[in-house]
Amino acid sequence: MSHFKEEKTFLMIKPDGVQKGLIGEIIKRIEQRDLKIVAIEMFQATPEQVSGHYPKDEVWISRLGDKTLSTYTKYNIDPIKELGTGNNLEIGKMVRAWLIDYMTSAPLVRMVVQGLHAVDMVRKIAGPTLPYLADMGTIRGDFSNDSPILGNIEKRAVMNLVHASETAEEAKHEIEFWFGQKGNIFDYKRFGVDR
Ligand code: IDP
Ligand code: MG
Repeated sequence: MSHFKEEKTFLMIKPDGVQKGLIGEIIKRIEQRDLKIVAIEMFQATPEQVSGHYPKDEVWISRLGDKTLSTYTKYNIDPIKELGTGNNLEIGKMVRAWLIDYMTSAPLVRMVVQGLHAVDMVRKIAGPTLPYLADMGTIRGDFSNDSPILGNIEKRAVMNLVHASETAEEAKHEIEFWFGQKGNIFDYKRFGVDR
């Protein structure tokens, strides 16, 4: 049943993770959970690449808008006054544009991580999207503090150190997107994990 150990996910250290000097810490947290890095590279993303990375379908964009709206509701802030609209799709489109600015503001580190339940494990290690709600012990909870309340006022994405695929389908798309043509995914044995 070794194929269960071959589950792969995509992890990217975002500009704030690189600029806070957290590359080593993030890699350490992945490796110490018996997960294996099978591809890794630092690079500067173009706006076109970042746009290709994030889904373009209206369901995903509306969900992004819903996340922002839920924070506005929680803190009793009027989205129409702040952003000029209360529509989840419109707000989602704004956040998507801010994400492109954020992700191109400094180099990124892209990785493919392999291991048992790699997708869920890396999401667990990263923590939930919003740093102010992320538990201690997660990357986002331990090293960042940000919220849409501030991000939206400053017209920028929430800064949360890492991107990690949410599902197996997202992982497949993202690995192909960022590493597909290059084919530089490695195969090696981790002591204590693979034997
Ligand atoms: P994820 O990174 O935890 O998978 P997604 O919902 O896929 O979260 O959102 C993608 C990214 O968009 C987040 O990591 C964050 O940087 C940014 N983001 C999410 N919600 C908001 C928001 O309400 N305002 C600004 N940026 C947001
Ligand atoms: Mg996501």
